[in-house]
Amino acid sequence: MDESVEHLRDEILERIGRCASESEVEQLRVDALGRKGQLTQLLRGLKELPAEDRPKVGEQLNQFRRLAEERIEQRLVSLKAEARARMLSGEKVDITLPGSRWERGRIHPLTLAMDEIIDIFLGMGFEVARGPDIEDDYHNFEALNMPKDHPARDMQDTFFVSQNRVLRTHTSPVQIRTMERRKPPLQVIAPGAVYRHDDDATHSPMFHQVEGFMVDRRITFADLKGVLTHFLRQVFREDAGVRFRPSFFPFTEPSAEVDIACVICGGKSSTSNQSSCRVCKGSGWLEILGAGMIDPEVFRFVGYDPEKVSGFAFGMGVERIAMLKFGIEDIRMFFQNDLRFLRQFR
Ligand code: 2NL
Repeated sequence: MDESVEHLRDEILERIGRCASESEVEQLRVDALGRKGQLTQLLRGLKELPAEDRPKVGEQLNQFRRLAEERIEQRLVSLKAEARARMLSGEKVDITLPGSRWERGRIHPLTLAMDEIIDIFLGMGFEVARGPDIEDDYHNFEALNMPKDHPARDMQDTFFVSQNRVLRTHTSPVQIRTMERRKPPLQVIAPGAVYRHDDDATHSPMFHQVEGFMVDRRITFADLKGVLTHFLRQVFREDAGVRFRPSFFPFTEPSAEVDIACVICGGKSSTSNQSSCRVCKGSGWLEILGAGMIDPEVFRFVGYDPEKVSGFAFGMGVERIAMLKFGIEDIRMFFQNDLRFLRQFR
């Protein structure tokens, strides 16, 4: 009996040492110490022994049970420690590795152009006004002296939200609202998105305008020419050629279209018909602005006395200016959000 106890003890202790996982240890605990385990079998065998041997062997077996339990607990503790060490080393972070960089965003070319335009007018003492993208017929058309049958009011050009509401087709209504609320002298620009039913390489159904006006006593066409010439020479070049051509708008009289000498060929394409400039189509000039003296009818609509005040107004397309400044040939590039395009501007 002594020998079989020793033999079993050695075998079990050795198996505990070999256990590679907590579940193997648990299985061993059942095999060795459980209700049908090897040690339990031996304890049951005690009653077969002569009475005088029982206390000694019983004591040996109990000692063995305590030892086995102790070793099992130790083994579990060390297996847990090993598992934790393995997990920690697997999760180890090398804090000397370089971090992953965030790419810094760029400012959209239209925002660059818009900000530059606004800054130039702020420099001349203009203030910025904003207004709703959805306008009523009165502010978008009627107060601008655009009669019901005017071609610019055609279904072809205007997006209707309802009978009386449209997506604004220009930012003029912002200026009308400013004049309704305030008295001259005023120098205001109205930048923002506008909408027209149009879609090709040079027209987008949503685009941006900056309109502006100046109203006071005795504002003349000379003021218009001075402000707009200064503006154009700031956005393009100090020595840019500028010309004013007679034109027509329902809300200004007289009206003009303002051109700059072609930024690509410098106006030379008009004098040499050898090769026609791609941008100005050989004319040597680029149309940039529409402008004029505010029509007396418009002043009456906003409650100003056209005998007492005068003023000029102008409007420009921001996409067109950005296309000329950056050499962009298709307006749709602005709205496709292709990063290869957007990354190029500063
Ligand atoms: C263009 C032409 C223009 C105006 C806009 C205006 C606004 C009021 C009164 C009178 Cl409230 N005029 N705006 C005047 C002349 C031309 O824009 O070609 N825009 C892209």
